[in-house]
Amino acid sequence: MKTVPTTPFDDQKPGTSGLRKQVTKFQQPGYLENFVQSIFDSVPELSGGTLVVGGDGRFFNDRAIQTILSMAAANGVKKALVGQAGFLSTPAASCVIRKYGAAGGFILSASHNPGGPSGDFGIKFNGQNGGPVVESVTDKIYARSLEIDAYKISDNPPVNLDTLGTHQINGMRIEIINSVTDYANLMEGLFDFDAIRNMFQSGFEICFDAMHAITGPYAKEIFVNRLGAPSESLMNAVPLPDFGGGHPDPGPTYAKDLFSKMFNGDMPDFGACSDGDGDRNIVLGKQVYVSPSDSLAILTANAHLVKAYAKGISGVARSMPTSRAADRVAEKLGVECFETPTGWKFFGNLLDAERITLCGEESAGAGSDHVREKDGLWAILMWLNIVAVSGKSVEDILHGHWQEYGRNYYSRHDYEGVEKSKAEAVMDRVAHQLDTLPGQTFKGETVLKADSFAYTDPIDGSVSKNQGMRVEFESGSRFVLRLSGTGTVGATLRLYLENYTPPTGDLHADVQTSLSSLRDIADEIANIKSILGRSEPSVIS
Ligand code: VG1
Ligand code: CO
Repeated sequence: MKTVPTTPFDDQKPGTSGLRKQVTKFQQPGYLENFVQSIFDSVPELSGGTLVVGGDGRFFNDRAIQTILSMAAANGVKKALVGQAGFLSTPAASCVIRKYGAAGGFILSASHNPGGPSGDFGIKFNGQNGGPVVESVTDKIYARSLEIDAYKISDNPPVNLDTLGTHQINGMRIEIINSVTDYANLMEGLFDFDAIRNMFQSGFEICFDAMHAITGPYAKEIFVNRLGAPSESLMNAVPLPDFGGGHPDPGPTYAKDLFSKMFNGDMPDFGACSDGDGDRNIVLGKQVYVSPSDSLAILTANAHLVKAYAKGISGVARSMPTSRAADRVAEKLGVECFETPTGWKFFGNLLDAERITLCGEESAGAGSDHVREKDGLWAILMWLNIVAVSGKSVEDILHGHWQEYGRNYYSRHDYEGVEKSKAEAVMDRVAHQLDTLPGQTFKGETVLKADSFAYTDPIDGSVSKNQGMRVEFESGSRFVLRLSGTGTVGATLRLYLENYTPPTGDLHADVQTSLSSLRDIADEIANIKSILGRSEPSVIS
């Protein structure tokens, strides 16, 4: 064991989900080590406790794991549980932390960002409830990283991560565990696998795209081995360090093959994909794809059909920019509905206190109280279970939902890689108008309220300010602007647009057309195009 002198890096402030940077940054001497030591220094329970380590298999995953293990041993960790080959999806890591009573876990991933030597890498620290640690802890970690002057590391040869077994370094026991089994068992306990298996046996076809990221082995075990789907149901199921050169971002832009399969020719009954670390999902039916905001609402409305939630749910939460489709369902069910800032860490307290059972985000994330992370395969299994027991197709469930509750048309426009000062200028422009906007009319829409979203955690009372600008109109339409906390190049400005059509209105309009007037209003108020010097967003989802 040795103590290595080091100097602080001032850019180690954890964003929406941990520290996410280009691989080249993480390769700088001491960069990863400083951050990891700052965590050991800020979370004393790790010393003497159990630590879970795993990642999405991207380039630098194995190197980072060796460093973390050597540092864990030097920092007094008693036992480390490591996924075989260094693999653990984000929800599986959360499952393992909870199941084995670990003090926390390191999850190595930059989620849907591209991988490889010129791609991105990331690290997040989850606490003993299995979820991302709350802001007070990430603030502490960041403060420590600004003053750190040394890190502790054991001098040991690399540990063989590829074979199941146990090792010992510097008094710390390491167990290389099967990455999939605990998670697959958890899923089998939540869902009616017999019903899904029977549906597959009767010819119901699925297509799942793992995008060469972490969910391949999980999907193989669950869909093929346990549920009997043919192995051809899986696409891109082998995890690769560079994701095959792709962008493991589930959606029409990057999961092109899946989308074209579900929209053309002899399409399967059900399509789905997930992201780099397996916490996001998109579900498709024949010629439809379910927007994540609608998915949360539909899962909430139908949860009682699923074994684990048959007794009903205690409440639901959504991130602030997520459409308010779920709110309508919560109202009908008579359960609480919470609006939290973006990022899964804000759901943890509500789940721990059993105030909510389900939660989700517009960015393709949904989850429940079974773990403390969003969970891609869980959401897909929820849908499959609901389809199996209701006998209805994805299309029918989606359209039926709109007919009952009306439709929240919704879209997110991302302006990526813009200059930070320009992105901030857009936010400032709106901030300066917050007091004067209410009552003003734009293209026939009168502003009802405008604010900068602040959240008071109902459980611990902590306050998170500046979580995005909200401008809401009397018609119920609204737009939201916020800056991304996960980008690695420049700044990303996100514009979220939403309006509502009741069941009696046109439920099948084109989404962008339906939102185009609101988009113009947002531009008039925020001056996005002229400040950024961009006529179009980089990505529309
Ligand atoms: C984005 C999404 C947010 C999500 C976060 C992490 O954050 O908008 O909803 O929780 O990514 O997802 P931001 O700050 O860039 O908008 V994952 O799948 O990257 O862990
Ligand atoms: Co992710």
